[in-house]
Amino acid sequence: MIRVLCLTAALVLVPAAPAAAHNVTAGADLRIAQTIAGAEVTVVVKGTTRVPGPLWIGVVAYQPVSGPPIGLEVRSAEDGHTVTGTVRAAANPQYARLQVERTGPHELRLSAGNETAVIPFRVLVERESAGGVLIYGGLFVAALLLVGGLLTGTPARPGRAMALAAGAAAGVTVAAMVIVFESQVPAPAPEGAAPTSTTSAARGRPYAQVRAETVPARPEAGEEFTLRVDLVDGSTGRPVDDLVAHHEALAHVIVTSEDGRYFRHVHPLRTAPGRLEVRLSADRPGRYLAHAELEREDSGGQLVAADFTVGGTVKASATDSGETGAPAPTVTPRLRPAVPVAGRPTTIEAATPAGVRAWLGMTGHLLIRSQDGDFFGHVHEMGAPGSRVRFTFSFPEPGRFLAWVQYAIADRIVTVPFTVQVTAPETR
Ligand SMILES: [Cu+2]
Repeated sequence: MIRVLCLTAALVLVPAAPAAAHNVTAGADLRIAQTIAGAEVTVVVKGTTRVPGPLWIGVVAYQPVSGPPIGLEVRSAEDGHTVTGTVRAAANPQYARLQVERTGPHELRLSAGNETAVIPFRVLVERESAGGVLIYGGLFVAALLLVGGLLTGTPARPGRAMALAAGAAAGVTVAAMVIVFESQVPAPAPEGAAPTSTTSAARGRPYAQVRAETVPARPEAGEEFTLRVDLVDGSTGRPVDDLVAHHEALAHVIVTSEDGRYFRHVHPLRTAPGRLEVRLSADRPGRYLAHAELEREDSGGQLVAADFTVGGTVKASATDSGETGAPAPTVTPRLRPAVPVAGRPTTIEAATPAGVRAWLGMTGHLLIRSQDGDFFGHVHEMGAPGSRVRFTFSFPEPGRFLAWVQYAIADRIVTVPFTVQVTAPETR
């Protein structure tokens, strides 16, 4: 009986991973994709079980990252204590060990080339729950009374035996009650957690108001520029600084030229509260579209769109839509039905080489844009990597759509562009 109770207690006490995204706990790594120094990387902060204690930070590269190692700086927002280190981005990175002294809010500064991202996060350490104390305490008292009773020969004295048995039963009862009811009691907040604001959680926060611009205002083809996204809370006028990492990024930004021949799927750096920036270089003049997927805490996901114009003339390299400038594979994905019907599911399947690895938490990504850019869709292959990626997508309306399949292999992200003509359903 006691063994069953202990086992149950152990199961009840397994800490659930917290839902909030910028937290570092023993239970969950913090993973944030970043486009930095011209490459796609994912920063991984592994959890710590105690403070003071080590925080392990690695940078997973999905493309070759040249130059010196990436600079790391972790600073406590509460006492300013700062530790620094460096790490090399690699497909299977070595992790740098940075010592943190306390729980609570911290900032990770990531520097590569002349770019710096500032990622706020919280170091959390699980607290023993009050229920756990009661369960183990109850069982301990019961065991103590029983063993003590046996050793002191109490069974020979009925009155004392009764008292001991009652005490032991009470201990077991307390433990059992806690086991039964603990699941209905919220787990204690881990040490270092943000104070809970019940009002915003209950009512939700407004969607972020988004303003996008390029720096310089009118970039030239072939020259580097910054795409800057400023997020403001309309109800307070203050910067929105509570983005939740979804699909392993603070924001997914897809930049396409109007003709669809230029395509980048990037993950901007948080450079200041409410500000996201990514460096890009467009290879042809014309109008460009930027679609951003982001999620505010207590608010849900948002898809926002912006456009900008690039001047100058077509550059020699303007022949592909790949992430790295490598020629795009020529194998066109297979569609079933071959001519999709608006509003009905279409299966889209692309053969993949060996060695596909998950990127942004998924085996494959399918991104779809309508010709005019008014519609943007994004679905995933969620199965394990194999010889193909397969998606189901329902096109919203008839017409021509631009599509890209993306997946990661050992040293690069493969982008397969194709177009789809969608017909109207037969009306009878
Ligand atoms: Cu993304």
